[in-house]
Amino acid sequence: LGDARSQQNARETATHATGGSGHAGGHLLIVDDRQENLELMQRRLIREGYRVTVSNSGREALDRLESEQFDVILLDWLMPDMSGTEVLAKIRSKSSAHEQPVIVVTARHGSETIVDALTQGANDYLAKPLDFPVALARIATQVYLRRVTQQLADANRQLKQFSYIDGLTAIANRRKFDEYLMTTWRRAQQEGAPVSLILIDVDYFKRYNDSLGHEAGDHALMRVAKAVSSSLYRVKDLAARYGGEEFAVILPETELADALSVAERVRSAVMSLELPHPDSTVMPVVTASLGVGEWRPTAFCEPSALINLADKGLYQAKASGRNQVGT
Ligand code: GH3
Ligand code: MG
Ligand code: MG
Ligand code: MG
Repeated sequence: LGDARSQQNARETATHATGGSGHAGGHLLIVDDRQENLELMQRRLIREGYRVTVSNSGREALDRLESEQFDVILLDWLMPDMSGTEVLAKIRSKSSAHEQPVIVVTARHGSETIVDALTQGANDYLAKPLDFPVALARIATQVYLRRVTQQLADANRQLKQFSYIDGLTAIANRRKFDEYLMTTWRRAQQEGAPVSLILIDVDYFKRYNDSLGHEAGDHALMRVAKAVSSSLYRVKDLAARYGGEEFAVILPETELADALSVAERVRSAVMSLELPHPDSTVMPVVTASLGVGEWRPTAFCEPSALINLADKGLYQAKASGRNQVGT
């Protein structure tokens, strides 16, 4: 049964590899010191639907790799100026077997050569003279594996992006905030630059929920998040949902005076949403209180120093009547 299963898998892989149409397509680089080998392989592979580039030396192949990408490299092992071993070592110093498949092509049939090639990072090998159908199948497999690897890497990148986004408001979440603050902090420590932080807390939001319902509350938070992020003009500034009805803005390389004017812009933007808040004692619309802090981090101080400072400012703003910026 196990054997039938693996045959089934092999068939599926083969079907994927050839795209069901007899060839996988893709861009190949053939490296061989003999012109007649290059021409023969190029002609046959083009006929199978591949894009084929050829190089008659390892040096030239490496030059090409600086600017071009290939799905698979077919690398002659025995070449006069630079051997396959050297070329492979150079390729592997930059990209792994997953990123850049290499099939070594060698006239030496001894197991020693094959073992050498594989341990030095070749994905597979082919013996000269080429058994063309076998060569095709092995090339197709490498093209397929590289595509799958790329798709996985893309999916991973996307997942990572999602893991940084707040589900309700679609702005950065707390995880992103923590990471970005740390990155900003470390850079500021090296450069002796100031970092500013704004903490934003929606006023009397419990009452908002109580009088208009949780769903309306969610909607208001989305609008507030948009107002906060729209108040930032620089790419390096980050607006995040800090938690509940609290937001935060990280302003790298920013002094207090400039941070205060950003905070004022945010305060004004939230108020200007004019979201009716029947139960607020500040004014009849949703408002927010903000705390601002600025810090020039030295070697041993941590971002919590800045957070505490902004938090004190926020407390001030709340205590002084809300809908204002405190320091
Ligand atoms: P203050 O002006 O002192 O900040 O008063 P407040 O009511 O805003 O502060 P408090 O911390 O007492 O209440 C925060 C409220 O925010 C309580 C909670 O139900 C609400 N809240 C937090 N997260 C969400 C959310 O995701 N959706 C909704 N609808 N409400 C939320
Ligand atoms: Mg050769
Ligand atoms: Mg709060
Ligand atoms: Mg609040």
